[in-house]
Amino acid sequence: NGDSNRGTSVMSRTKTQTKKPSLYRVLLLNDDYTPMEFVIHVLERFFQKDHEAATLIMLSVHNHGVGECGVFTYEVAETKVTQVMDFARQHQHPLQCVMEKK
Ligand code: TYC
Repeated sequence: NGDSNRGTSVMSRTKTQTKKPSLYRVLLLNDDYTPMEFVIHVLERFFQKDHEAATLIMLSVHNHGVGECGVFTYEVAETKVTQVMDFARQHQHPLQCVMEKK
C-alpha cells in the first residue's frame, strides 16, 4: 500500500467463491376438505414424486398436519408455493402450501 493508496487497503488474494445458497423447505398443510387424490396429484405434478412417494407424503400430512414436499433455493421454493396455491384455488380446494427457511 503505497502513497497513492494512502488510507485504503486492497485485498490482493481473494477467496474462491464458496457461499452456498440458503435452502427452504416447501410444506403442505393438512385440511379437512381437499381430496386425498388431489394432494397426490399436486405432489406428482409440481414435485416430481412417483405415485407411491406422493401417497406416503399425502398420508403423512393427513396424519401429522404438515409434511415436506422438497427443499429448494428461495426462488424455486417461491415458484412451487405459487404454482400449488394457484392450482388449488383454480380447483376451489383450501389446500395450503408454505415455505420455511431450513
Ligand atoms: N385431510 C384431507 C382429507 O381427509 C386430505 C389432505 C391431505 C388434505 C394432505 C390436505 O395437505 C393435505 N380429505
